[in-house]
Amino acid sequence: MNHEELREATRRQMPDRRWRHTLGVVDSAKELAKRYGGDVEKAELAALLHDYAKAWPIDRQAQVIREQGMPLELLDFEKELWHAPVGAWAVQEEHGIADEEVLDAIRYHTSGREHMTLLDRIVCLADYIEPGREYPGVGRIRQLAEQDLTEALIAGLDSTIAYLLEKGGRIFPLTVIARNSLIAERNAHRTGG
Ligand code: DGI
Ligand code: FE
Ligand code: FE
Repeated sequence: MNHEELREATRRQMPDRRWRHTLGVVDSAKELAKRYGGDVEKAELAALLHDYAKAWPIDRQAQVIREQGMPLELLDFEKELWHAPVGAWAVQEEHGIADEEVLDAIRYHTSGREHMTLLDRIVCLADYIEPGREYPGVGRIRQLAEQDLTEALIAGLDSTIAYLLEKGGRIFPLTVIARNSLIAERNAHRTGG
C-alpha cells in the first residue's frame, strides 16, 4: 500500500473535522521533527495514523482492548484514552505497519509514558499545538514548542491534568508517570546531573 492509499484509508475512518485535525498534526509533527532533529518521515507517518481509531464505535474499541490483551485498567478510565492503543493495533493489523517506534508513538500519544522517545514527544506535542486546536493556554504551549520540546510537552500534560481535575475526572496513572518522568529529566539537566 502506498502513502496515498494509506492516507485515503485513514481519512475513511473519521469525519472531516477529525481529518482536518489529523492533517494539522501531520504538519506540526513534521515541523517539530525538523526543529528537534527527529525522523521527519516517521513523524509524518505516526501523526497521520495517530487518531486512526478515534471515531470507531466505542464498543468496538473496548472489544479490541479486551480481545487483544491490552491493559484492562484502561477500561476503568476515560474512553478518550482507548483510541490510542486501539489505533496502534489497527494500523498494524489493517495496514501492516510494523515500525515499533511509530506504533509506540501512536499507542502512547494520549496518555504519554515513562521515558518518552523523541518521536513520542513530537507526536504528543503536535497533537496539542496543531493549528486547529483551541483551548485555554494553547498559545503559551505553541510558544514553548519553539524553544523547548520537553518543556512544551510538560505544559501540555499540565493542561490536560488541570482540565481533568477541574471536571472531577480520574487521571490515568501513565499520564502522571509521563509528567514525572519529563520533570525528573528537566531537573537533572538543570543541575547538570
Ligand atoms: O484524540 P485527540 O482529541 O486529538 O487528543 P488526545 O488523544 O490527546 O485525547 C485527549 C483527550 O483525552 C482529552 O480530552 C483529555 C482526555 N483524557 C481523559 N483522561 C485522560 C486524558 N488524557 C490524558 N493524557 N490522561 C488521562 O488520564
Ligand atoms: Fe488522539
Ligand atoms: Fe489527535
